[in-house]
Amino acid sequence: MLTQNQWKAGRFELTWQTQKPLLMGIVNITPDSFSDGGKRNSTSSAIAHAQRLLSEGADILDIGGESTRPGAESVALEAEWARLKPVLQELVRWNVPVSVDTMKAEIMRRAIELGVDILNDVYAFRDKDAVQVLAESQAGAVVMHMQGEPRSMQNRPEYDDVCTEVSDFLAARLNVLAHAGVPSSRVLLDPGFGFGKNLQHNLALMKRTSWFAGQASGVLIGVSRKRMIGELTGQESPADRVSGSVAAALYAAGQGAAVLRVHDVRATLDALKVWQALVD
Ligand code: HH2
Repeated sequence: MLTQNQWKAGRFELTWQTQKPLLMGIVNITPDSFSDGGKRNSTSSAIAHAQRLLSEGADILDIGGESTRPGAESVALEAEWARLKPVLQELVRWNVPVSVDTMKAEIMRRAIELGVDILNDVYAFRDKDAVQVLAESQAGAVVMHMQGEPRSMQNRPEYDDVCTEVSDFLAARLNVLAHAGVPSSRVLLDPGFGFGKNLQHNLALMKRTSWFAGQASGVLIGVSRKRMIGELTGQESPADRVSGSVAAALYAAGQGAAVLRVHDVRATLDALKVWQALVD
């Protein structure tokens, strides 16, 4: 029997404990990612990076072949797949949960065929074909809120009440997935930090993490190296936002997050270990 602290994801039943979230390590195979763009745009360096994140203690690997940073142009299907395929092929042999970060149903279908465990869709499975691919698989899903689309989402995000609107949207998506046969035990929700949100929106949502966590099987928090961390710390370069990101990760852990999506696995895990020893 699945409890609230389990996430059914492909070959795995992932469990987390209160204040002990799982760490999802980010591997971007994109020339234009905001945080590590251009450094890892080849198969072998992406695989090497994935290996490093695992050795640092990542519980899940999230592989992306299309940048979703504000202003990013979309990538054609075959170009995205050419980046992802050789990396996914290797990683699914490692006995670690592998997630693919894509908005395209066809990429999802191919990734599932290769044996990927998790579909991470920043578009929240609003494409009917994506719902179908998910429903016909045993994959876990991350359903994220985004206002607008990456190219224009940061132009002027507006909400009457950001927490209610994001929560209502996510609840509606959960409902659609349930009707398609995807139980909530396979789904994590994600407020989508920086996806059509300004700093005040992001902070309001972050402060409601525990409330989001109570709404579904669990909540994933992805703020690593993002602009909101830069705005709070004054750090322009994403590489200089590690300490700020770690602080946010500890806060999210304290609020009951199930999964933290991070670039800096070692720094996050070290901080979590110290903090957990003190709050236990
Ligand atoms: N953020 C990014 C990409 N994918 N997926 C989820 N579920 N939640 C997020 O917050 C999220 C995400 C953007 O960050 P990153 O992957 O570092 O950058 P880029 O999209 O430029 O590759």
